[in-house]
Amino acid sequence: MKLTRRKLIKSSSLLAAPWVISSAKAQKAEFSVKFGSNLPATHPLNVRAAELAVKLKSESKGRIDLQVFPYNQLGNDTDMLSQLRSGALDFMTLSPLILGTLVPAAQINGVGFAFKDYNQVWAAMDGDLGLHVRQQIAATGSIFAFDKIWDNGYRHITNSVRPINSPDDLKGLKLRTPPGPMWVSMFKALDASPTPLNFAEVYSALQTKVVEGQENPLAIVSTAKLNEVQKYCSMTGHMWDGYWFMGNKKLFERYPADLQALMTKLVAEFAMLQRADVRGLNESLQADLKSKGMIFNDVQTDAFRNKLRAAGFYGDWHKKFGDESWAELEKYTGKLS
Ligand code: X2X
Repeated sequence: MKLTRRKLIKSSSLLAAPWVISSAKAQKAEFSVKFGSNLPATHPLNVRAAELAVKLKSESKGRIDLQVFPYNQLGNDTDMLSQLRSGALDFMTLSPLILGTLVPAAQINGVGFAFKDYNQVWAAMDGDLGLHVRQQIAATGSIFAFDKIWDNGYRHITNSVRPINSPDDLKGLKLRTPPGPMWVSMFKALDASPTPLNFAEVYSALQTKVVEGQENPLAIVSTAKLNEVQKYCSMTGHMWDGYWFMGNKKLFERYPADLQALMTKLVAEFAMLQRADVRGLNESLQADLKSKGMIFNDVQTDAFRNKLRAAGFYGDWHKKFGDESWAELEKYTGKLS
């Protein structure tokens, strides 16, 4: 047979085939799994998740291949949460307050103006309050949370109408909130007009003026480019919000103990790096957003807190959470109501 160059390549690759196949087999991860989040790929949460995936692969010797899907590629938060519960999704990050639709106790970190600073936040979330919440999450039987919560940050209000200097400025403002009961309750108590929407819809809802404002930490305003469709940013810092890194319980329990331990260790390790990134960004982004045309103002938070108190916000949520959970919160924050 006349050996053409083409045939030569073909036959030599055929010869190589057994090697290729066995090598491909060795490289195919035992646990090829998906992680989803609602944030842009450039937000530190996804930057660190991508690094986590690389380290997980190398330290597991290729046995775990964590594929990162940012910015609602797998669906919005509500969709991803139901996928996580059913086992269609292996891992996701979710705000405790949105998780509140399934695990009411999880919302407790969002109580308005509860944490004075990050020292209180991490003491509580890495301490008994976080433990209490993770136990409630595990009690669902279907999902669980790893033990170091990732950071979202202190939330501030942006809008396209006017600076929010006092609670009166919120009157009637069409404000998007995430789909979690505490947000709606809080902004009703502040006399705004809250509309719960998944984050996947926020940019276009602001752009088309379906809503006038929203509230988020600056790292999100910046990475999701909300400054393109919002003029004012009022530094209310009205609540601290995080992201539980969660998994489907049955799927994770199929991993051998050493791989479970490895992933648990690495999620905590990268949580610490992500926390430092987010905090740095939230503290430094104001100048950058100002240079892009956003107008910032500081507020006296006492007026907002007093309005919440007068509307019965603290009393109502104390009752909803119950004395035990509320005491866990006040252990870290001091007396709230
Ligand atoms: O939906 C939001 O605003 C966000 C991105 O902050 C949360 O995940 C709660």
